[in-house]
Amino acid sequence: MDSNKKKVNKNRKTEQLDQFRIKNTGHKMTTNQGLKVSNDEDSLKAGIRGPTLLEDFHLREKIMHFDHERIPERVVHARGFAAHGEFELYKSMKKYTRAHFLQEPGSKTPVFVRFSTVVGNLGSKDTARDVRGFATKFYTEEGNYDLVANNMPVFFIQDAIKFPDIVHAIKPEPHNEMPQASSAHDTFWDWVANNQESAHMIMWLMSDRAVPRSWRMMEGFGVHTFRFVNEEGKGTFVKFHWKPVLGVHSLLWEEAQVIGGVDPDFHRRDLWEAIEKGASPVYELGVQMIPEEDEFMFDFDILDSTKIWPEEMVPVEIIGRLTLNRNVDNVFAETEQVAFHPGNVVPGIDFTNDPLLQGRLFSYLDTQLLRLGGPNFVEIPINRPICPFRNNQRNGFSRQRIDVDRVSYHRNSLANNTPATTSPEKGGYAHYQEKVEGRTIQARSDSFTDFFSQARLFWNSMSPVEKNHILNAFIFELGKVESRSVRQQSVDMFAHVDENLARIIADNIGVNQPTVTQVQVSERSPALSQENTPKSPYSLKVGVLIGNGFNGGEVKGVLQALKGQGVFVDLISEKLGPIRGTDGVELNPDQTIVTSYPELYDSIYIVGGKTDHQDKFNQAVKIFLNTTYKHYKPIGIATTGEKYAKTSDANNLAGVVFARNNRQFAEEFIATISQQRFWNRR
Ligand code: HDE
Repeated sequence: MDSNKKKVNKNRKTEQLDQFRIKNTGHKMTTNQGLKVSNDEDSLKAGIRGPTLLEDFHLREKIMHFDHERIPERVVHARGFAAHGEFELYKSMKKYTRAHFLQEPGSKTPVFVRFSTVVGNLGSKDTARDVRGFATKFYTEEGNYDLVANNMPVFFIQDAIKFPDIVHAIKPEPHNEMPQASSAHDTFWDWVANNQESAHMIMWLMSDRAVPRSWRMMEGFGVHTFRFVNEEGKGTFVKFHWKPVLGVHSLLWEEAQVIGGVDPDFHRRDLWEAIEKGASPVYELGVQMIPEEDEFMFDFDILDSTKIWPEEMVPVEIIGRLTLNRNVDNVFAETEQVAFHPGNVVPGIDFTNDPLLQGRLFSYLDTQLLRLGGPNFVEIPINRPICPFRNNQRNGFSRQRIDVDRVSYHRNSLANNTPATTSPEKGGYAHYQEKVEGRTIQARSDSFTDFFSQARLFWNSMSPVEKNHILNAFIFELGKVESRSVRQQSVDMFAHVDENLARIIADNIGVNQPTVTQVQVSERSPALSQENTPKSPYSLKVGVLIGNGFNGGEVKGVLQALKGQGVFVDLISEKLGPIRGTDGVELNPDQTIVTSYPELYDSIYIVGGKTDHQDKFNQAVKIFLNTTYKHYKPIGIATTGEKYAKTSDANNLAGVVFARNNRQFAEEFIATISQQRFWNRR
């Protein structure tokens, strides 16, 4: 194990994984048969310059294994990153569910969480405009429970049968495999305009939610309506929510675009660094519940995955807390091989007739078969439950268990009919007994056909800044669509949501003004806007532009204050190696003006100073300053940094804090960092 932190953050799952963690450092090299290797650089040849011999078993084994290192990437959600942690229950949910891990306040359950983008390939950028996956495996005493969630509460389609179509449309186009990790192309928008159930989801996809600042700062949603079932067998409809304690924050689209190039690993790096620094990401688990008797009390169908239950209508009850506190040791073994499945449930959690959910229950098991090479993927360490698992399933590729019993069938007498089933009263899973009636029919319920009311509810709930971002996202995405007809159809579609929005889009993308009228919805749901989200400076990143000769006392005080609030600080100078200030203060830069970019920071602190190539350094500082200002982000100016920030009455200095004659500088700067954006700058 590499760091002490990892040793500290143990739970029953990571202890189980310890049995499989292998350390090679300090040991002798062997073949996979355990034979000590004497030469790992030269293959066996007939004569020093002669042909290589087939009998070199080490060469063949090494190359054979290398040739087969790759497994198929996930068909969607290919690019992801994961961490270990634990879930702690705040309050007992006994009244609603018999799930063991939701009974006892204070009880802790080990978890493994994988975040992902949906569309891009394994090697694509983290900051693409996309939905984010937020999949959690709870290793409970009753078996694994997977909450396979996204960072948006609705989905593109209402019925799983349409999933291959939406995915084909949004993936790079088949004839030229472009564009990578982007929905800004013809086939996607053609699909949208011709599948208008997607309207609500598209509003989310065009919003700031699709460009999160960090996985640590986004919500998670189970999307579907699930069912809690209590000890008496009574069901309650439930939707699951993850709420990040740091609030929901986003990048600007312009930042996301640049970061995609300068640091495609931006989100995984952010998660990795936060955990390594001990700043464990925390999310609270919330549930929205609707009694079964109230199923038909709403003007939307609660089984429709393109609809939310507005929080103002059905409050979110916070019931527990998820903390991610340990990075993986090996990305392939853990992150890549983890196999989530919405069908992994425990007694007390059940499904509903949401037709999108039902299709998923088939898909996830099926996809793992190919991806992980056979039916034994549950034996891969990351997928094993922490409780024992026993049944009569046998054999298959790469079977690891050695079942020593003679009997592998049920019912039997030779083993006294074991392994035996368990009655529901004693903890066996029993499917909820829902009363079902009707004719078999391939059709959609009428209650699913209102595609635009909630899309408009979302639009109405946005702040002016958020609306502007949505508008610009549409103009960007549709601006990339070559077919004029598809552009026109898309504009006509979104006029149902807001006529004015559609008019401005039309004006920018060379199509006719829409003639459609918007739906009559004037309600708002304030919970949907990021404007009211919690704000904190904790674990935000400040870039400090600094050279020699800085004011030692002043800078040291500010850096201490920042670190005291948990703000992450990168010192950026012209080159690596120590820099010296007054009062004998010496600092070591983390980055240089060549390795860092203003888009990577939440805020900058301009100290300035002397460097070997002053013009080059000054120019870099100005670029940092102008870009950070343009992106509405906080700026702190040290007394020695003033020359970079020439101010006049014309400047709007919102969010710019000066140290001169300001004894409260550090506090004020931290307060502006916490605020994050100063939208009123322009
Ligand atoms: Fe998935 N989805 N999905 N999905 N999904 C997969 O399973 C699928 C849907 C989600 O980090 C696949 O193991 C269908 C909604 C996440 O490993 C696949 C439908 C939501 C992840 C699959 C949906 C999700 C996946 C691909 C429509 C939010 C990544 C690889 C009925 C609630 C999990 C895999 C990870 C992955 C199928 C819709 C979330 C193909 C058929 C809605 C977070 O099985």
